[in-house]
Amino acid sequence: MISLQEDLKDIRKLSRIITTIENRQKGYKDILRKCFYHSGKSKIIGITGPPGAGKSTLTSSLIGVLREEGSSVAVLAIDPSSSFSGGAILGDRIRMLDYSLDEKVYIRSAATRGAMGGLCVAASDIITVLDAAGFDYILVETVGVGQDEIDVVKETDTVLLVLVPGLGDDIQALKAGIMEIADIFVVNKSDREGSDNLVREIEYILSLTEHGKKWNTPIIKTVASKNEGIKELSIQIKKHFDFICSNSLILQKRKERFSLKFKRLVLEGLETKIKNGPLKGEEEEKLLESFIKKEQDPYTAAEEIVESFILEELQ
Ligand SMILES: Nc1nc2c(ncn2[C@@H]2O[C@H](COP(=O)(O)OP(=O)(O)OP(=O)(O)O)[C@@H](O)[C@H]2O)c(=O)[nH]1
Ligand SMILES: [Mg+2]
Repeated sequence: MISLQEDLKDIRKLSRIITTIENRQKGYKDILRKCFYHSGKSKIIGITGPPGAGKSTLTSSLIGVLREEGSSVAVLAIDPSSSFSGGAILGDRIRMLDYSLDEKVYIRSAATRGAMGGLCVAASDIITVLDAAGFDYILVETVGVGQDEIDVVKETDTVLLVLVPGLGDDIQALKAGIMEIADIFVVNKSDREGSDNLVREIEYILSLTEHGKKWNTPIIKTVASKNEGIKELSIQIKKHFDFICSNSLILQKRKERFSLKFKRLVLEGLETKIKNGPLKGEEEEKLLESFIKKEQDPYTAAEEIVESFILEELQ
């Protein structure tokens, strides 16, 4: 482990290790097994919100404030599958270049995978590696407000939801699901008209749901492109972390994180087995023939296969 621990401190080696994890290359599980026992110390912050809200700009300013305090920071930017053109990603990289010479800052993008639950399996494992590498903060940027993003930010300690004035009716659509997972609201692009209206609208929505909650979800106005409001944001992030540590919430969050991770790993294992198993080549051909001839039905066959996998594991 000593050598792996040392490798994790070397940014170039860390990059190679993460690629191994991301692509599920030979030996990736052994690395993860070791990393797991050294993880659990980083503060993990999820940054989500609609496309173009300024998440990357905000992340970049936040790195600045956290570095001034002497903290080390890793960023995991999760690229949506739709942006294979690379425009947005390249844009992110350019802004993040400010930190390319800083050994205490590591920035990485992870591509969305098509496979069942694949995005989250890889993202969650990369977080484990970054955590074992000893970063004080891990900032996870996800684009969009869909179920995948919600799942990823569920794996974080503090969730920042970045909104901007001018969303109009969209905020109503956002209410379902995503509003509840925000620990801190960020009203970015506050240099634009309508930011106070947006703050009031969020306040109103919160007033409907916040009764009896111990954490008063703060709303922070920022102008990320001018580093305004970022210090206040970092103060609120720390307050939230202290809050979850002062009660059993952090344990609850970690349990939920492990529950999601564990289920996804089981699913991934089954998926791999199926890919290499009876749904391949000749075996699959036979199975399909038998459905066509009505010799058996696919419902029973699927059930039997799942059961046989489980039995095989138990033996
Ligand atoms: N006026 C103004 N523009 C901003 C502010 N913050 C970011 N921007 C600009 O908004 C644009 C989008 O910023 P990004 O940081 O790339 O936004 P993002 O949310 O990361 O975008 P995606 O990752 O593509 O979803 C850029 O042109 C920024 O310069 C702000 O506070 N005010
Ligand atoms: Mg971005």
